[in-house]
Amino acid sequence: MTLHGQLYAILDLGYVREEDALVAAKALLTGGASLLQLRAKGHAPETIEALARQVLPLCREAQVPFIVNDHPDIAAAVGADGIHIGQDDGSLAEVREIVGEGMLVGRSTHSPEQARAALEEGFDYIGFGPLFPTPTKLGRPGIGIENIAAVQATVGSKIPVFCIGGIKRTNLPEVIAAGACNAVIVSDLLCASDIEAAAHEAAVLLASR
Ligand code: TZP
Ligand code: MG
Repeated sequence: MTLHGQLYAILDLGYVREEDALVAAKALLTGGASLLQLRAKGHAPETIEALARQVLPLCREAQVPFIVNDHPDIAAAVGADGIHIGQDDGSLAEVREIVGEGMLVGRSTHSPEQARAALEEGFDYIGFGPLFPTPTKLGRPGIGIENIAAVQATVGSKIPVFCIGGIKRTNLPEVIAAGACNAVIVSDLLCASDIEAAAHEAAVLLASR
C-alpha cells in the first residue's frame, strides 16, 4: 500500500440513509477517496452484505480498495479488498483464517503502543485516533495530535497510518502540520452539502503529503 497522501473515506450508515448510500459512495470516490470503507454499526448482516455487493463494483470501477468494517465473514463472502477491525475484534491470525492471505487487514489503534503492536502483529495498515472527541465514536476521549509525528516516523514508514477522529477540512491542515500523511474523515464529508467537493478538498490537502 502507498504510505502517503491518502484520503480514507467511510460510508457510515450512521450518517447516510441506506437508500442514499450508493450516491454518497460515488461522490466520495469521484471526489478522490483512495480507500472506501462500509461501516454499518447495528445493521443486520444481511443488509450490510447486500449493500457491500452494490458498493464493491463502484470501488472496482474507481480502482479504489473496498474495505468492510467489523465483519470478516461478509468481507470474504463478497470478495472485498479489505477488512477493518478494532482492538476488541480478535487477533490478525483469527481474521486471516476467515479472509485468507490476500486481503488487506486494518486495525484501529488508540495509542503509540497499540500502533507499534499492530505493526509487529502484521496488520496492513492502522487507524490512529480518535485525535479529537467525535460523535462518530462516542465514549472515546481524543488522544490529541502530539504523538502523530512519532507514530508516522516509526510505524508510518512501514505501513500506512491513517489519522482519524474529529478531522475536518478546517482542522486538516493542523493535523498535517503535526505530521499526519493520511487521514480518515467521516462526518465532515458525509454531512457536507456537496460530498464530492468536500472529499476533493480533503484529498487535495492530503495529496501534498
Ligand atoms: N474510529 C476512531 S474515530 C472514528 C472511528 C471510526 C470516527 C471518525 O469519524 P469522524 O466523523 O471523522 O470524526
Ligand atoms: Mg470493530
